[in-house]
Amino acid sequence: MKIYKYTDLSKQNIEELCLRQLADDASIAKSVKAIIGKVKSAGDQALRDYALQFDKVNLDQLFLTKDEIAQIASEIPDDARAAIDTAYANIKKFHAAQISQEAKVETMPGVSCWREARAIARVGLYIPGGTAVLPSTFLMLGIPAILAGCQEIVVCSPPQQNGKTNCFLAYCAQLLGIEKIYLAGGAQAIAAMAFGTESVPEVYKIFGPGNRYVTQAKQQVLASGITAIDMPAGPSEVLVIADETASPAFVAADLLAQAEHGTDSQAILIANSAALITETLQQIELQLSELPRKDIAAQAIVNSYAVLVENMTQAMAFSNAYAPEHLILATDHYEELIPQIINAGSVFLGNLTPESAGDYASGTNHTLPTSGFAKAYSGVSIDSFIKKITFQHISPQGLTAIGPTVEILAAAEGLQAHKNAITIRLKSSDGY
Ligand code: HSO
Ligand code: ZN
Repeated sequence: MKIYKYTDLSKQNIEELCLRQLADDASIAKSVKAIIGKVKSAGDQALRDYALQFDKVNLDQLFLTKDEIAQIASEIPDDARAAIDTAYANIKKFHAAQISQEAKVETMPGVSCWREARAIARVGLYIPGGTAVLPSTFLMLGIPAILAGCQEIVVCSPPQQNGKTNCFLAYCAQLLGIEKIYLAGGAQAIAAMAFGTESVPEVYKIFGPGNRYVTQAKQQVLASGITAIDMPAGPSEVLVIADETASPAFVAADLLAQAEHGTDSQAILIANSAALITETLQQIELQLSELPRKDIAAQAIVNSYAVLVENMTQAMAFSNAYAPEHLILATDHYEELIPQIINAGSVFLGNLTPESAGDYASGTNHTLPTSGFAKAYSGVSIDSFIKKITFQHISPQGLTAIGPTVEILAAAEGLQAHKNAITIRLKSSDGY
């Protein structure tokens, strides 16, 4: 991990440090385009062929039924079932509080305007499977989709070697009341949800993380203009701001939790003391050797860096420029920093609040903007699964009040028919 001193960094140096490594995607883009083309033309057969080619599974049936899901879910160990139940309850409680109805506004006497939310009718959830099975992602996407009221929730997850899904995902499906899991992974799953196949229904918006093929496929279906996606996705990242109240062992654990996601993950440390950086690096060495995914985490740590700052103002300036997916304030003095946070996906306050609490169970969503997109995007929430429709109603009194304004503006734009739509009503005695 490289160490920089904030005061030695030029504006350009900071910009460079905040740039995420963007891999060359030309060859991935080409293969994804071919996969999407094949799914569009061959439908279910393409999904079967890709399952054989990529997942090494011969699928007679492209989805698991409610009974099969129940059977697989019954194999879940009791402690895992209880943990999923707790996470489910917390995530549901947090997201349920996001549902709200806006007030009607009378902009002029007799002119009322308001917005009402409607769920996106058909959504697709991609749940990674294979080696990195993420039941937590199933909860993070499924709970807001159900609370929002989405009528059709299509779930795709790559098949395991046995042509099924694992007991954790099956149990999540049961909890969520999702009755089918389509056994499709990668770009082909995204294509199936975007364009539909004989078995997989077409959806209007696709959610979920995945490898570079999945991400590329989401971008391509978005560009094709028919399917929305949750957000642009890149490798996961954390930025930890630590001061003298922080524990180097805790900070190291948080950086490693991020690093074990993938070799391209970024784990950034910002600290106001050189000793704290040194001690944290020592802790990383110690803890790393014990991790089953040490090779992945070690590589991510090599690609990451620390910045030594003189004060928290510098720390916050760097963090806002970086716009981290996850921001951990490893300090007892986090309260005073909150107003200074401008760009971040999700924030973890104090020395006892690890990111992994939010990854799994505290209640907040873990599908968050990466790669600097936190400057303009929010994480997944109920809002991601709804759209808002505006309504208005004009009474006779309202027509008299607003009519002349619209007539004058329509005339100014040279749009006579617009003006007439008011004038004809003002002149009519009907309804008055
Ligand atoms: N940190 C990941 C989410 C996750 N972590 C799932 C563990 N499982 C992206 O926010
Ligand atoms: Zn994580």
